[in-house]
Amino acid sequence: MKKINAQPFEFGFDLAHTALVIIDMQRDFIEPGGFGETLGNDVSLLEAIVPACQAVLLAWRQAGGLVVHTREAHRPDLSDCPPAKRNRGNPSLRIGDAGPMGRILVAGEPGNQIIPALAPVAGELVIDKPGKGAFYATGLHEMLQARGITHLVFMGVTTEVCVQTSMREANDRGYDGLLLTDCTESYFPHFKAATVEMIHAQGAIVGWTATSAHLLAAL
Ligand code: C5J
Repeated sequence: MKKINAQPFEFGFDLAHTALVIIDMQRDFIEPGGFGETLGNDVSLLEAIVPACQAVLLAWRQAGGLVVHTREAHRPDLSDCPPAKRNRGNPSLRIGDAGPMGRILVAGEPGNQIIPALAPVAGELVIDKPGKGAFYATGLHEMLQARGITHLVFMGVTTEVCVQTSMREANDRGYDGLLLTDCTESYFPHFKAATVEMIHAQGAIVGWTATSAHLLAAL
């Protein structure tokens, strides 16, 4: 059992029963010229966490832990994209439209891929998710159960949308979850700060938070 200094109290985990879950580190959200930037967001905020995420991923692989990557991705025929999601806010660019890096949020398109610095390797799980949460309509829970996973360490983007939703889904399914605060980011820094605080509030009501330095020390 490894123990790390976390908020609101120590987070203990056994590597054999813990997965590193990397949420949506996709080119369209992170890279200049992608979908995220066309929406008017400053993607440099998200790009800045890549080195810390890479350090954790390499250490986790070296330690032999399970890695799960997620992508927010829809089928090319959009049969898994509810009209409410596609049309919300009447955007100028909708899911499935041609964007700067291929069709927006469509599986297989260049912008939908995970950034090269964090690209999955053989043996790692890659989950295409049609929702914000990693558990909705993906079979992830069953895959984790089959591998005896009870604890999850989260990184990725964006903190208050897909990361927080996935942590809440995990919490409701009985997992203990830890968010690495320097390995997650939002286009809106105050949303990140509020999310980190609400996750570990009330005695870890959703889960724990810690910096990657504490995890790396434990590994
Ligand atoms: C994610 C989003 N990955 N913000 N998506 O958080 O729409």
